[in-house]
Amino acid sequence: MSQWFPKDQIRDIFSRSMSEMYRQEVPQYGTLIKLVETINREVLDANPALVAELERSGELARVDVERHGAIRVGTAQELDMMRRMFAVMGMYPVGYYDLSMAGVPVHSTAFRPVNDAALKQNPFRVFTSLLRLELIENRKLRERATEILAARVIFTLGARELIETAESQGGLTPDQAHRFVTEALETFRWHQQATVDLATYQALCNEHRLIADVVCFRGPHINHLTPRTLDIDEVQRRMHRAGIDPKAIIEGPPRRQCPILLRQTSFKALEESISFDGNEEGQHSARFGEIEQRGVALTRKGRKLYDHLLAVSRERGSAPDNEAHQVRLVEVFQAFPDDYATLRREGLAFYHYRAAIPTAAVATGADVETLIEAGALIASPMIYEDFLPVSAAGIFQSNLGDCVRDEYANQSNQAQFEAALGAPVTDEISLYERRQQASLEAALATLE
Ligand code: OOG
Ligand code: NI
Repeated sequence: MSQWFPKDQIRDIFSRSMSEMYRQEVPQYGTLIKLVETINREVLDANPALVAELERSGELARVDVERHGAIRVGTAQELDMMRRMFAVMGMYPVGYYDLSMAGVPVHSTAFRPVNDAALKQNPFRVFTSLLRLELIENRKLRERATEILAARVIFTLGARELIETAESQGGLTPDQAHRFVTEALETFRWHQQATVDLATYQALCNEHRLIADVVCFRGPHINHLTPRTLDIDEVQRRMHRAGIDPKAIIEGPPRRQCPILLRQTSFKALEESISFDGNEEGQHSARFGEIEQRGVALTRKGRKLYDHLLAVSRERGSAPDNEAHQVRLVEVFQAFPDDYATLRREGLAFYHYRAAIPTAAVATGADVETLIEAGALIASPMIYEDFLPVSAAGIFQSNLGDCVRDEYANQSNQAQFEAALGAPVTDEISLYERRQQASLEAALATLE
C-alpha cells in the first residue's frame, strides 16, 4: 500500500466538485441531470435484470455520475501542464483526434484512467483540445491571438506547487489532495469578464467562434459535463418538454440489442452575457450539457466496419430529423452483427475473460471457444472508454451555430500534438487489446 492518497480517489472528488460547480454555473445543466435521473429510475424500475447486473458489477450506486467533460486550451505550455495536472488524478492521454477535417481548428486527446481497477472506481475523462493557431490565415490576427495567450496563466500558484509536490514525492497526502482539488478547480471556472475588448473578440469570432472561446478568457472553462443515461433515445425525446433545446440528432451508432461504442446528444450552448474590456457588454455561447450511453469497445476490424457503415449512412444525405436519422442508421447497421457471441467470434469487439467459479472440469489445452462452450470461461463485453471523431465534430458543430466552415486541408498532425503535450498519447485500440489479453491470461491460469 502506498502512503499517498489514492489518485483514483482524487479523480473521484475532483469530478464531483466539478459537477457541483457546473450545476451552479449553468442551471440548465441541473435540469438535464434531473431529467437523466428520472429516466434512469424509470428504466431501472422496469428492468430488474438490469438492476441485478449493475449491482453485481458494483455500478448501481454511480449510474448518474458524470462520465466526461471537455476543455479547450490555447498553447503547448498549457497542454503540457494540463497533462501533469491530470496525471495527479490518474488520468493519462489516450487517443488522438483530428477535428480539422470537420472544420474545427483543434486536435485533441482524452485524459482518462487506463487500468481496469481505476476505470471501475471512476471512469471520468476529459476531452481536451488544443487550439491550432497556425490554421488562422490572417497573420495579424494570428499574432494578436498568440500574444494574448502568452500573457495568461491558467493554473493557480497553489495548483502548480502541488503538481510539483506530487511529482517529486510520488503522490499527495490527504490534506494536499484536498487542497489540490480546490486549486485545480479554479482553472475550469467560468469568467464572465473577458480579457479583451469587444472588437478583438469579434475579429477572432469572425475567424472562428472557437478561437474566440479559447483566446478571450482567463482560462479553459469547462464547456460541458456528461452524465450517463440508461436510455438516450428517451432523454432526447423528452428534452423539449423539460424546457431544454436538444441538438438535432443523437451522434454515433443506432440503438441495438448489443450496444457498441458510444451514443451522445447534448443541449445547445447557451447565450451568456459577457463584459469586455472598456466596459462593453456582449454575448458569447460556449457552455452546454451532454449525455452519453456506452457499449462494447470494437477491435480495429469492428471499428472499420463501424466507420464504413456510418459513411454509407452519411452518403445518403442528412435526414430531416433524429427519428429519420435513427431509422436509416438501423437499416444500414443491419450489416453489423448484433449478438455478443458473434461479435466475439468474428473478432469485432473486445471482451473481459474470467474463469467460471466453481471451475468446470475441462481438458487441459482446450481452446477458448471450447472453454466458453463448456462454461469454464466467461466472456463479458468490455466497455468503450474513448470518443469518436465524427461524433465529437457533430457536438462541436451543434455548438458553433452558423460558424461551420469547410475542412482545413489535410491537417492531421499527431507528432505536433505530442510535441506540445510533452508525451506520446496511448493508442486506444492497443490498450483494449492489452486489457483483453491480460484478462484471458489470468483466466486461463486459474483454469490450469
Ligand atoms: C468537445 C466536443 C467533443 C465529445 O463528447 O465528443 C466531446 C468540445 O466541444 O470541446 O466532448
Ligand atoms: Ni462531450
